[in-house]
Amino acid sequence: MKDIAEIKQKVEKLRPAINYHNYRYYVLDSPEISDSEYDELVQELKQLEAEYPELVTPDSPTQRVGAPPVEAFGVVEHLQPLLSLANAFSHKELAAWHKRASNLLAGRSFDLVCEPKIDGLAVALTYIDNLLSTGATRGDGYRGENITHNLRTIRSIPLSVPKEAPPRFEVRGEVYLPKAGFKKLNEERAKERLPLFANPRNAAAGSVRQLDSSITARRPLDIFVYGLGWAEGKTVPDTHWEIMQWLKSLGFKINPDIALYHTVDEAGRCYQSWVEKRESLPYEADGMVVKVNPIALQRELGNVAHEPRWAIAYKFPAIQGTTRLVDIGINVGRTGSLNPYAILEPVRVGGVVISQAALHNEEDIHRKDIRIGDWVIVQRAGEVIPEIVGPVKSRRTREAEVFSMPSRCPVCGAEVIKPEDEAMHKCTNAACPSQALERIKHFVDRGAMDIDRVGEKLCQALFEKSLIKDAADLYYLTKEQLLGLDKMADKSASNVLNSIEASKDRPLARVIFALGILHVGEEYAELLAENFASINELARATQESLLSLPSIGPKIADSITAFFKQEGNRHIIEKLRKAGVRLEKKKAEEVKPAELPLAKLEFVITGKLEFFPRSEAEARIKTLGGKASSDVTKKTSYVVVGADPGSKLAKAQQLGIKMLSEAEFLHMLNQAKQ
Ligand code: 5U1
Repeated sequence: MKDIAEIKQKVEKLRPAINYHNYRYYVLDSPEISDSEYDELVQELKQLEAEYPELVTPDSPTQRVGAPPVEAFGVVEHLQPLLSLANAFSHKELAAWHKRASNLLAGRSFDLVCEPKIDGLAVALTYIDNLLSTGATRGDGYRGENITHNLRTIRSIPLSVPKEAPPRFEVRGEVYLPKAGFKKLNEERAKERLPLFANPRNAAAGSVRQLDSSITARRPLDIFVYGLGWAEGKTVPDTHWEIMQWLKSLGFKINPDIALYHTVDEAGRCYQSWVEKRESLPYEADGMVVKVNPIALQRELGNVAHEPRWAIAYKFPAIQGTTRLVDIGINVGRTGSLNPYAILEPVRVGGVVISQAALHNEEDIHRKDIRIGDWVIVQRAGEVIPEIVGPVKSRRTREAEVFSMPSRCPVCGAEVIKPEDEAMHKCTNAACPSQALERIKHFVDRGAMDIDRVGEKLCQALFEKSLIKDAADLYYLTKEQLLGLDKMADKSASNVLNSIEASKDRPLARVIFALGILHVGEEYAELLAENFASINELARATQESLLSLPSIGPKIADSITAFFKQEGNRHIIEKLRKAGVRLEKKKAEEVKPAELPLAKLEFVITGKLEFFPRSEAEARIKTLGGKASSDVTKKTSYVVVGADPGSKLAKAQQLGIKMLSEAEFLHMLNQAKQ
């Protein structure tokens, strides 16, 4: 056995090394080692800590992810309030603010620090004895939510600071999602058919306010620290500029665009340059913050109401223009959504000519009362596609036409449905060319048919060369066809074909999931596979038989029947059958219910769940062999308590039934699945 002192030494070498590479990667954006070398270091540390748990420390880089979910956010009282900022909308207003400050300071001159105002979520991070102790939201400025467990997952937030730091201090900053991360997150959500985030701010706020920190950990969040809240036990620099450089030296990420100026006119020129380059910044910013540099003068200026007199947000202009809405076009998205868009008389807005704009969905068009032929206000916000703010009603003519969605898909002519509780209309045809590629990618994906040698790029290449039009065509590819693709050698072509061949024997639940039926995720696919012996049987299922299954509501039943009604979908299934893909259950798949992990357990759910609809929670319980009931009795094993629980909570307390928070329940489901 190894000497513990030796292990400790190794661990103590690994930790600063990982922290250093974290800092290079997440703070400086300048990694020195490859991802796999980094993973190796982390793996080694994890292994040692697993073998010697007594060596785990709270600031170990392994302690960022997977902290146990909390029941609810606690409240944090801010030692010093987090103030908001007064706004300026013109240079004149900025100059007036500067003059007021100068007058209050009896004409003493001062430098100004300028930096972009990030559109994210303000947070306060408290460090005690060199460790991150609390991370909180701004809340009402005086009391925020304790989101330490989530903030710990953000790699650019140091979990510990060097010993030169004060023993107790608080830094403030803005947590945000970079534009690229926001785009990627929404693409992934679209793939999983989850609702999209409207903008990076909402996405960041939603991500840090999760009860389960592993969800936050999967979001590419970042932070820019913008100031020191308070510090005790050590003196700190006496200008804002120096404080920022000092925070940087302690490992905090500060905005690289921060700048120091002598005059308000210089600050104004800096603002102009950011207005021009705003769209090329990797994050959303809605203005420029200007601060008085000397801390002593900041103190003298003090606050008025909830705003400091020593700082101001000079907001970027909303980029708007007016033009005529010529028509409303429909774009069929990759998941079959019918996306309406505005066809505009070209107009120049903020230096860019716009001829199209997003219109979101039919409901939104009607809510804003936008009609074809109207004069409309068009707005550009950062990277986001231009959108229509609303009509100019005073300019409306009698010819203006109310819009309605087509009942047939403009691409393939198939029936269009508007699922209940959803904003978007959808094309029901899986073979619709607009959807085809995305569906093929879903089909080969790990959770579906798991055709590991056929990745997204290969799907795309095959599709573009018209070698496949749908997922079933994969099973008819020949080696010659594959060899005709760029960079495809004999060995790789054989591997691809073997991998496709191996997928012919996947369990029925995976095949159902792989078909990509709207609303049928992995859990529902498992439920359907439990209740139907084959795809054929499922295709013949009536609305009534589907509705008789626990947790299948009209929305899912409609979607399943509409899917199998489509000629295009039936054709794909037939091709799969002919290729030899197994479309029925194997004997071995029929697991005895008593062997399932939640067998004999009875659950009752009360209150609103945050992570999934109640129907899906019940489906998951059932899939894992448990029973979902609506009444709390002595036989109930667990009561899952969501937000605003009903009388079942009191009944459970009375009977002494064990209660689970939603996070604990999720944890139990995840454990059971493994
Ligand atoms: N960049 C930056 N954003 N921001 C927001 N600096 C900054 N400072 C703030 C706020 C609310 O407040 C201090 C001036 C108190």
